[in-house]
Amino acid sequence: KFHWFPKKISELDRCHHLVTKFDPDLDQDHPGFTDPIYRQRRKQIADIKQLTLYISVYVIARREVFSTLKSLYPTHACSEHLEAFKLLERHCGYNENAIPQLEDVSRFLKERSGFQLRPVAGLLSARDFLASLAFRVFQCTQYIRHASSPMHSPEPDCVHELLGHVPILADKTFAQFSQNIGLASLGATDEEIEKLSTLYWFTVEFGLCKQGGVLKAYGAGLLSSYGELLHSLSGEPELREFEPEAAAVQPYQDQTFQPVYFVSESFSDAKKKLRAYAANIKRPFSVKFDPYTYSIDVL
Ligand code: H2B
Ligand code: FE
Repeated sequence: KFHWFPKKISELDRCHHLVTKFDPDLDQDHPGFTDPIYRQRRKQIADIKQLTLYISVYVIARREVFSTLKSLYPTHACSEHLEAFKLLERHCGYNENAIPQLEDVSRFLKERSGFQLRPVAGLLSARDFLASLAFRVFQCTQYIRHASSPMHSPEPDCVHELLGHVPILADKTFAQFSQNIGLASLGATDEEIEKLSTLYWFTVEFGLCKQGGVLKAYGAGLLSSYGELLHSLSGEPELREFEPEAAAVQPYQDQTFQPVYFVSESFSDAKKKLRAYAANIKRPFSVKFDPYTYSIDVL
C-alpha cells in the first residue's frame, strides 16, 4: 500500500491542499493580518484561478523590491539566472513598473524548458507541490506581499516566484533536476516526503553553486530576499558541499536566515547526485514520465 499520486496531468486538480501556517487570515504575524482590504483582495485573486494578474495598488511593493534585488543579481546570481532574467525583461514585461502576466511567463518557460505555471492560492502541502514538479508544472502564487513589508513575505508570493523561481526554471538541466525531485516523491512515505522537502529547501530554495571559482546563488529563496542573498555570500554562514543524504536531514529555518548552505559544483553534478539518492528510495514500483501524454507510467 502506498500513498495516492497523480498519474495524469489533469489529476493535479486533486493536488490542491493548502497549508494555513502563513495564511493572512489566520497568522497574526502576517503583515496583512490587520488589513481587511488586503485579505479581501487575496480572496478575489484566489477565486480567479487563471494565470492572470491584475495590477494592483501593491505594485508599489513590487517596484521597490524589484529594483533592489535586480541590483544584486550581477554579482550574486548564477549565470543561468542572469541569462534568463535578461530574456524575461525583453519578452515578458519584467520591469519595475509592471507585474508580468503569468500566462506570458508560463509560455516563455514552456518554450525554454517545458515547465509551465499553474495558479495556486497559497502554500501547498509538500506532497502536492512536489507531485506537480513530476509533470514539469510549477504551482505558482499570484498575489503579492503586503505593501508594508516589501522586502519580506512569510509565504511564497509572486515576487518570490517571478524573481526567484522562474528564471532558473528556464534552464534545462535545472528543470530536469526539479522534475526528478518530483518523480522521487510520487507515492513516497511521509518520512521520505519530509526528506525530499528538506532537500528541495537546501537546493531549489537556498542552494549555492560555484561558477568560475566564485560562489553564486541559484536558490529562489535567496534570489528573492535581499537580506539573505547578501548573508549567504558574506562568508559568515557555514558552507558544505552538496550531498543529498546530508541535505535531506539538515534542520532548516523558515523564520530567519539559514545557518548553513549547500554548494553544488554545477546543476549537472547536483542532478547526478540526486539521481543516486532517488535510486535508494525504496518503493515497490518505479515511475517514468511520458512527455508525449504528460502522464506517469508505473512500472
Ligand atoms: N507551495 C507553494 N505554493 N509554493 C512553494 O514554493 C511551495 C509550496 N514549496 N509548498 C513547497 C511547499 C516546499 O517548501 C517543499 C516541497 O516543502
Ligand atoms: Fe519557493
